[in-house]
Amino acid sequence: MCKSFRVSVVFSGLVIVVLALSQVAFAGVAMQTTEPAANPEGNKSTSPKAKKKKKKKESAASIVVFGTYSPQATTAQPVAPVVDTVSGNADFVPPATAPAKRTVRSAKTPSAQILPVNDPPANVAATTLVISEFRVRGPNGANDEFIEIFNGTGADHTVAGGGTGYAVAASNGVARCVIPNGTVIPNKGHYLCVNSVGYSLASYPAGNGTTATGDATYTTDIPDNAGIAIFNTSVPADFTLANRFDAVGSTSEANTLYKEGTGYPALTPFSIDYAFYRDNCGKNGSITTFGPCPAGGLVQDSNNNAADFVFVDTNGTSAGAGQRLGAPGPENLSSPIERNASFAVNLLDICVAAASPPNRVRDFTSDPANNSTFGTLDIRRTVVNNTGGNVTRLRFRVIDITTFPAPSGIADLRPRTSTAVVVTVDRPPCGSGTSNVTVQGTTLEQPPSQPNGGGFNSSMSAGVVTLATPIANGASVDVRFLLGIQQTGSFKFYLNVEALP
Ligand SMILES: [Ca+2]
Ligand SMILES: [Ca+2]
Ligand SMILES: [Ca+2]
Repeated sequence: MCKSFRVSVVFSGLVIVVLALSQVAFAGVAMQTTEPAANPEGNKSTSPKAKKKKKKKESAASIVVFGTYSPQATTAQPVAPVVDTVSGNADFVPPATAPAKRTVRSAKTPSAQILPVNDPPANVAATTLVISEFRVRGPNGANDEFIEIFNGTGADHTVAGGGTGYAVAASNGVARCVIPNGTVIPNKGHYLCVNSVGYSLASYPAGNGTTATGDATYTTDIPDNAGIAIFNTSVPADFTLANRFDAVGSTSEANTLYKEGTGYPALTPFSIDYAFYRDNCGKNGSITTFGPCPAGGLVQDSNNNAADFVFVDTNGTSAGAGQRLGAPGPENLSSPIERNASFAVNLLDICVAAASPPNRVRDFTSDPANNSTFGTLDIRRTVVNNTGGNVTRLRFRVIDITTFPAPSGIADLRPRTSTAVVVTVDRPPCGSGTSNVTVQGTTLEQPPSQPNGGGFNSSMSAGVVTLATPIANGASVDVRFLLGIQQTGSFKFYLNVEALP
């Protein structure tokens, strides 16, 4: 019985290898998978009934690659995730063609059906300078604030505003920061404006040896739920719609100049480690929506704050704007930049199925102290530098994940720090002998302190890549992503690649 199952798995593995090869070469990094329940033998029930149906289940126990993403024709395309779905107790079978609304049907196990309940927001990539993340309160109180600006223009941008630069103002019409004329914000780079009275995330990692300190500072509190806008001028009299790049405010903000659409849901003002960040997956932060990220990793701006911003905090608090475990990730001029299109992310061992060791290892050892009550998932990939030059800093940002508070049937995953492990791989030519490789650990970047593990918008750094030990163009690094499991079920895990230079 066991034997016949293994044969089936091997066959499935061959299928995945073929499919994966057609996609992996163009991949950013993303994984969507379903995972068996805690029982290691999970789907291999020994009940007579199950035994009777065994043959059919085996043939269904395959690894399926969603067909939504096709290989890119050029390197200009954003993230093209590796997407793999493996059966545990259930098979999630994709439609034969790319789904219009990314519907994932559970054709074979209706009881475990997963269907996106919400239509994803309109997917519109930012094309100007936008406010990409912010908060107006934090653990350090009302002044624990930051406003992160993202350059979505598609090119490096030199600030050239009216007066002395671009103002970032709150809805009382008073500028908090001015980005000085002449400042160059790299393509997809950031500029960070912080309230120096209370900002508590200055130690969050940024570039090589640098942290997320403010590029500019201010000292005047922004009230809870007040709107913020960025203008192409520093002259207050010119803070008008015509001069506005972008805005974000809550439903309780009366001044429509300082929000887009009806605004994000107003928050109960808890002094927690929270942030609103711009969706770069395209599912509005949904924990239960499966399928590839429609936004492809790109920062979204549909000019509707409610659709574009995702609320996260490090405790999964319910504060009025959605509840999901995650972390603030303030980025400044020195921070790594999203470069999905310049990396290939391959299976650690392309001779083996994506869901099988050494590409994915399921450890059932309970470790509640490390947010791994039901063990861990360890996902290994080979990241290839195709940037054309040395890469001196490499990290990965979680843009989609199943995590707290996942409903029953959906896995609650907690990204955590891992260390290097030596792993035996086959690698091409497949079946002609094995070798050992070192798979580097990744570090869940803190602060913000993430005692519950990471979540949406958390970043995981490959600390082995440094100025002194860069990855040369064409070279690669083997990395692992360790995910604690607090609840078993179907899961997804999507990452953006961020790098320097
Ligand atoms: Ca405040
Ligand atoms: Ca906008
Ligand atoms: Ca950020």
